[in-house]
Amino acid sequence: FGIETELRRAIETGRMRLHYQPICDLATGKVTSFESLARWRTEDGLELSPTEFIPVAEESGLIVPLGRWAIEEAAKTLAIWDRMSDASRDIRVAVNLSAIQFQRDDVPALLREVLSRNGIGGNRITLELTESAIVADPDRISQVMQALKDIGATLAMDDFGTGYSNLAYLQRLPIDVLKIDRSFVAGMLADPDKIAIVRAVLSLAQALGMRTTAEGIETKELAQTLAALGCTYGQGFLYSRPLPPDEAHQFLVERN
Ligand code: G
Ligand code: G
Ligand code: MN
Ligand code: NA
Repeated sequence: FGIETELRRAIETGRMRLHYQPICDLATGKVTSFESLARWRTEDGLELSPTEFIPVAEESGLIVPLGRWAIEEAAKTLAIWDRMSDASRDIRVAVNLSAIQFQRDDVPALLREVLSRNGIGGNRITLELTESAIVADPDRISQVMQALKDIGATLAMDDFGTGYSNLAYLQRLPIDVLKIDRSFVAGMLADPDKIAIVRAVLSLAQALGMRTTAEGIETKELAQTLAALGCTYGQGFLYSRPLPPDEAHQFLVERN
């Protein structure tokens, strides 16, 4: 029970932060967006990873206020970056939302309200969802996704290939980007099976008119190979680790 109380307090007192990891166009190397990743700095000075506290947040229901907070924080940060320079004008920020958020919350209404209050266009936001959001309630998620598209948001399927892939939904739902999980990308140059999987996902995405992001790119050689295979975007330590908002803005100014 203790960790729930602490998690709630962390959100309220600013101990929860978003860091931002650049996602680059593999053809040009330019930053096109940032994925926001939650970081919890506890009072004892520890930095907890989302893999440690998201499951607790999901079980306790605190994932709903956490998701609301993340959307608000992403929009505020975009507004700050837009005031700092012109570099962020066409840049999107991606927010990870748990399947539970889509079941329990009116995400389109929330997003519309937060964006308008912060003066940010819907085309500046990407929502990353996982296959579990679709499995939970395909009919509802279909309507929600269409409403999000109407706002102008980009929709990305996170961790693609690691969940219960039902290929029928891929063509029915308005998914813009498939994110190829790091477990297939990292190490693929030394593993023919991984290359085969990545190729298959890329050709599936192409056939369905979707763009692709490869996660976990740590070397130039990997970026070049993925570009040659037709992958659209790349994300990983080659470009940058996730950065606090000011450093992310600086990265953008220097790189683009
Ligand atoms: O930051 P890190 O790479 O450790 O993230 C681990 C996982 O936690 C990633 O899969 C990411 O999608 C997820 N995650 C990060 N931030 C958030 C968040 O704000 N909300 C949700 N639901 N998941 C997040
Ligand atoms: O897929 P998810 O949204 O869960 O992925 C984000 C997580 O992956 C974050 O925890 C981030 O720190 C981590 N990450 C991002 N890029 C790389 C990388 O190039 N290599 C490794 N090992 N981890 C990465
Ligand atoms: Mn993600
Ligand atoms: Na992922």
